[in-house]
Amino acid sequence: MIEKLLIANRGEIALRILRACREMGIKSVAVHSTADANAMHVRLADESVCIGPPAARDSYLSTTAILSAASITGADAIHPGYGFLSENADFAQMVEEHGIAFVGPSPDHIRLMGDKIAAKQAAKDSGIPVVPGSDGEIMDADDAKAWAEKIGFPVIIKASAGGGGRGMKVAKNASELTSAFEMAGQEAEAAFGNGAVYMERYLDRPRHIEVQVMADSEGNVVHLGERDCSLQRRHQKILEESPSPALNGSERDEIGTVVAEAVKKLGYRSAGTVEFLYENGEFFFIEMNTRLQVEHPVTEAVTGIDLVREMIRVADGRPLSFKQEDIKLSGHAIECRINAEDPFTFVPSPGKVNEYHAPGGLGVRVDSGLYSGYKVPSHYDSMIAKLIVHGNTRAECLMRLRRSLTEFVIDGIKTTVPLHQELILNEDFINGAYDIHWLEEYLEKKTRD
Ligand code: MV4
Repeated sequence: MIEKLLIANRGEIALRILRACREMGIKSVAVHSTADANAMHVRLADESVCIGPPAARDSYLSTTAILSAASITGADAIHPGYGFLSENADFAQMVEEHGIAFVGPSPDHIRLMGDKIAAKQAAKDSGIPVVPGSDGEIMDADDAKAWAEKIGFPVIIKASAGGGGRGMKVAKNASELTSAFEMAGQEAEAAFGNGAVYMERYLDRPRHIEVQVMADSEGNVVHLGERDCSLQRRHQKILEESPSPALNGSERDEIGTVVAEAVKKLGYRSAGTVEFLYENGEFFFIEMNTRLQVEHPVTEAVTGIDLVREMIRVADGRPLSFKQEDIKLSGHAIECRINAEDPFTFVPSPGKVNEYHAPGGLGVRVDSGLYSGYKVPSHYDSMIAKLIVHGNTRAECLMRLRRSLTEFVIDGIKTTVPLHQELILNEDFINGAYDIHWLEEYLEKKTRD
């Protein structure tokens, strides 16, 4: 039985995990850097341990500091949240070797999905549709040429150790190919210490649609619908919604079933997200994320299921508390990521929050560690709050979102609230007519005007 859980993270997600622990009667241990001594997750946790200086490398990324904190406090489980050590297979393995439950998938599954070439092959072998591309690694420029001719231009070269948009190069034609291949390999070697690259057909204007799954260690797997995360800037998601405005019910059921069956074949455990590009009615697998994601609350809003609670249950060897037929997708949810940044230049804006007031009311959820007087440190990611709004229809959700964004007060620093206020009034957004390039084009047009 998990009795005490250490939260190896900070900010809103540390609070999110802490809340699940409290509801489950599990004692919580917060860890924090010296920069986060006054953070809300530290204040609310049952115990806290300072694990090092502000730099994440020496605190939230320090496996030894975190394992020491777990051992000192007698924690019997660790939840890594997202980012930091959440997809570090060696960390998950060390946690297990210390006899501590890792609240996530097995180290082997994290390792598999971290190798994007192996992940794509595993997805394909399990029945998931993938982007047409090279059969594994591209070994040299001749190999690249042969595959590009077979696939057809434009093509994209991706780093096997990359993911999330890091280490990609597009080649529109044969003359761009060799340099794209060489640059991708060099950049991958420099960034990840692994120069392996692969090739795919480049999809021009897809949407980013991801399927949430949840699995226990007895082989029960369910899918929990999808999230449309196409609104991104420089591979940072800005707003996510569920269901996707692009899918109909039968497309949703079909991809969900395919994904759940594949995840079952893989013997996967815990929460996971299978990412697709969606274009002209077709799904193409790109990656699988083996962590709890930032945008998980939109799925919680439309399913009514507490994903963190289920993750903890499953890590404790218990079965999922629901079956596929129990899951009813209800209404529509949208999450706005609120960052401490200039809303249009995206320059970070850390500092003191003089006054804080979060919106509330029916269908409104705010996940944030902010409070009046809190000082947003400059050392970490700039996301400071998530506003998640649910409605019976997308129109009702948008109406509620407009109202909620008007209520939000975060005084003293710049935030992306004004960007969201503007976005949700845009005709294309209201019509759900956007793809992965829409937001960057929208912002570019604005700066030209
Ligand atoms: C692609 C693509 C087009 N074609 N793959 C970027 C993040 C990484 N997870 C995969 N990415 C892409 N892969 C093929 N074959 C375009 C992107 C891409 C993208 C994907 C999702 C959301 C935003 C994006 C922005 C630029 C490029």
